[in-house]
Amino acid sequence: MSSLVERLSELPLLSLIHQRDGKLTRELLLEPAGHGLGQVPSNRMPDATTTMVCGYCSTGCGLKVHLKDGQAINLTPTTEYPVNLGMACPKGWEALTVLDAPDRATTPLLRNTGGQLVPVDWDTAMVEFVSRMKRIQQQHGPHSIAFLSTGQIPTEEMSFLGALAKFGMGMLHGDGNTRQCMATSVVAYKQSFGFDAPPYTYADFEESDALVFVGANPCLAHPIMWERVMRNRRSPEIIVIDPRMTETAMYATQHLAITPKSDQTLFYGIARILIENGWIDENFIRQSTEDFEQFAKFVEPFGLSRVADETGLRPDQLHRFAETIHTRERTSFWWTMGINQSHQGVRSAQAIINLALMTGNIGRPGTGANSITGQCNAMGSRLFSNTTSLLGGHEFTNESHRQKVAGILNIDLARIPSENSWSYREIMEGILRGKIKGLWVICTNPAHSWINQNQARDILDRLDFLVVQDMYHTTETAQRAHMVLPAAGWGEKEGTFINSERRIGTIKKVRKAPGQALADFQIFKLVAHYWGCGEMFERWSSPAAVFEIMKELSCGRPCDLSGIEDYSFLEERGGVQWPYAAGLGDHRQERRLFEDGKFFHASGRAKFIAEEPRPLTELPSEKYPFLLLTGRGSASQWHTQTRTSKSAVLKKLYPEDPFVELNPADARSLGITPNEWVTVESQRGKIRAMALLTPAVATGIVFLPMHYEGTNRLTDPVFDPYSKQPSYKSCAVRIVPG
Ligand SMILES: Nc1nc2c(c(=O)[nH]1)N[C@H]1C(S)=C(S)[C@@H](COP(=O)(O)OP(=O)(O)OC[C@H]3O[C@@H](n4cnc5c(=O)[nH]c(N)nc54)[C@H](O)[C@@H]3O)O[C@H]1N2
Ligand SMILES: Nc1nc2c(c(=O)[nH]1)N[C@H]1C(S)=C(S)[C@@H](COP(=O)(O)OP(=O)(O)OC[C@H]3O[C@@H](n4cnc5c(=O)[nH]c(N)nc54)[C@H](O)[C@@H]3O)O[C@H]1N2
Ligand code: SF4
Ligand SMILES: [Mo]
Repeated sequence: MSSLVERLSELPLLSLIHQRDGKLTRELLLEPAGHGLGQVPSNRMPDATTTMVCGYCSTGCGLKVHLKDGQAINLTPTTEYPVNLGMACPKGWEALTVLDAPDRATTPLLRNTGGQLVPVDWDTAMVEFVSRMKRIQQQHGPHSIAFLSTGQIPTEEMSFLGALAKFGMGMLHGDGNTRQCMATSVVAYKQSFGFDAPPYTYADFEESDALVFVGANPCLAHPIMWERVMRNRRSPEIIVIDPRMTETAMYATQHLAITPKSDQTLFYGIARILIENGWIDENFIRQSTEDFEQFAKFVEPFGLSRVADETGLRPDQLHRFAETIHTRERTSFWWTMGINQSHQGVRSAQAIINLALMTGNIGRPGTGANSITGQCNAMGSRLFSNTTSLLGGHEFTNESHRQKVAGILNIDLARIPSENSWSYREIMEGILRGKIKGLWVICTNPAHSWINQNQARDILDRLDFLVVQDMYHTTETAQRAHMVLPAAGWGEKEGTFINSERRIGTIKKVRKAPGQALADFQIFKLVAHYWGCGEMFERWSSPAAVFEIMKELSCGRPCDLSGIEDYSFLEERGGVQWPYAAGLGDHRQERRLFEDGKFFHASGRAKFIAEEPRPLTELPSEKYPFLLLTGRGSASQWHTQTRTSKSAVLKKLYPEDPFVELNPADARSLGITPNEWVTVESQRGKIRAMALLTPAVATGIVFLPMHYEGTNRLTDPVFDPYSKQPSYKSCAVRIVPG
């Protein structure tokens, strides 16, 4: 008889919270792989197959697409792909279904004088796009137009957009939804390691003796990474640090339900325990790091009772956690949005990195200070979107970097900005201050996902020209646009994505996009032509041609891709992790960084960085007595739900109406019964949601999934000072029955 863990590894976890007959129920629903979802209709047997990676989360599962007459009719997870080994979550299984939705944007749309979005042809749309954007630039200066992009289009498209907008159209400001998501990890890694470099490979999930998940709920958010954890045969300790008893915490051997945003204090306290007991790796510290002495001094005031007090944990829990790190030979640390989306995200992430460094838990199998990325191509965006870093992991502020890029692209050096772009928040504030008048939004839905929606929507409505390029014309942002450009989606175009473990995988065109919708790549090509800078992008003729440019750009950088021959090279090898320099000679399918103990700073050493923790800006008060956390609600909902809400199968796997997790004791004192409608209200706005009474949240804490449009009407616009990432996971609210 196989153990539960063994059986779970064969059975993808589907959903935990359902809404049936007006009631919310929490259950563990398991579906054997290959059954139920996405079966091939018997009258349409495939005549060929091809493989590609999934277009939702950063796990980057391999999918085998079954074709009939060259068109995809179904898909199954690829058994031989090193990421998912034959598994997929419901979103992956249903990836083709959402392409057929009736609200796909099928022609460009232009708002007429009566305020209606009406279909126009591409020529009309492009002429209008260019003339209005150029008019704004003439009236208000070149930097009065900006773009907001994404971590969900291929790297080739991101590179093209970034180069076109900044070098072709003269924009200075452009950012992406990766600011909402990964900016904290980017800054933390750059400062600590000298480059934005998540060091791990997924095999580390299976090779750890202890796995520490911080502010991460992979059971829902990265279900196939979680399946990899379930395959671990080393009887690992699983330590989950999350204020909520999440689906992931239910599997933990140690669940540390900390007071929200006290992670930094917790890790400084653990560091102190490790130092006090001599549970540190002195050799590694001496050879591979700097500033440890300072750090050891810094953590001295973080004694057991202070840390227990501030984190809400017992001293014995703290001690056991530290002891686990010491006694287990290989400890890996994994963090996601519970850390990144915080008013002190960067220093909290670095507090985790410090623990890995001081115990030598990096560069070996089953170890690492590992940030899990979110979107399918968040990693591509971090390196190639020309937003925070200059194409190919370079810096805008570094002259030799600018010269290198100008040389490769054969463009005038003066076309490359020597300063960094405004961040997403600064772009929004720029609109408010009348500095930015035209905005081009590509593959993101800010009128749902940006923090503090009441203000965000007002800001977007102030624009002279808002262009939204999306697969669907019904998104909250598209509905406010002056122009909608219809984009092909995953499955309807080509290119590459980079997953969380730095693995580059390909996507392919297996469906024709509906109507006149075009791949983002083609739209950028059109814009370049109509703008009058088509010549600059002559070499950028296809995604494959841009991949060649990316190889040149990345050459010599830590994210070197120059040894990858072409797309088929990637496919034959089951994807390739960067770095993969020409002549590398290391063809292992799983490679981790820092195996030689050398980091990317000029000194070759990693840095210990620490700072006094800061209190929350909006604490619960008499008027707003609860602390609201937000995040992912189910494995079957993706972000603002423009895609996942189009699948009948996925819709069965999550509650249609917003729900708020509330502790039963709090519900009792408010007179709230299970499944009752309540109003959740912050200083900024209110929404109605069904009450899900559950001890998963402690008293005083409530949780709302981000997938429902109202959630961000409540959130508080507070940002990490270094990464400028929004702190989506804490604001004060009250709950009122009715
Ligand atoms: N099904 C599904 N999967 C997804 C996505 C999706 O929308 N749907 N989105 C993808 C993307 S882009 C991302 S970024 C990832 C996000 O993946 P995760 O970060 O794993 O998901 P979240 O639910 O946002 O946040 C994780 C946890 O942080 C906890 N948390 C809140 N505050 C704190 C705190 O102060 N300290 C600690 N330690 N924990 C805290 C929350 O309780 C929550 O359980 O998921 C990816 N995968
Ligand atoms: N309260 C709260 N808010 C949050 C979060 C949270 O935890 N709490 N998490 C934040 C995080 S981590 C993230 S990543 C963001 C995500 O926020 P968004 O990026 O706004 O969410 P998505 O729904 O993924 O939006 C992607 C859009 O691109 C479109 N699209 C899909 N594929 C293509 C394509 O190939 N081309 C084009 N042109 N369009 C395409 C989709 O239809 C959709 O409208 O939300 C953030 N907001
Ligand atoms: S785990 Fe992520 S990459 Fe894998 S099938 Fe699900 S959504 Fe796609
Ligand atoms: Mo994200």
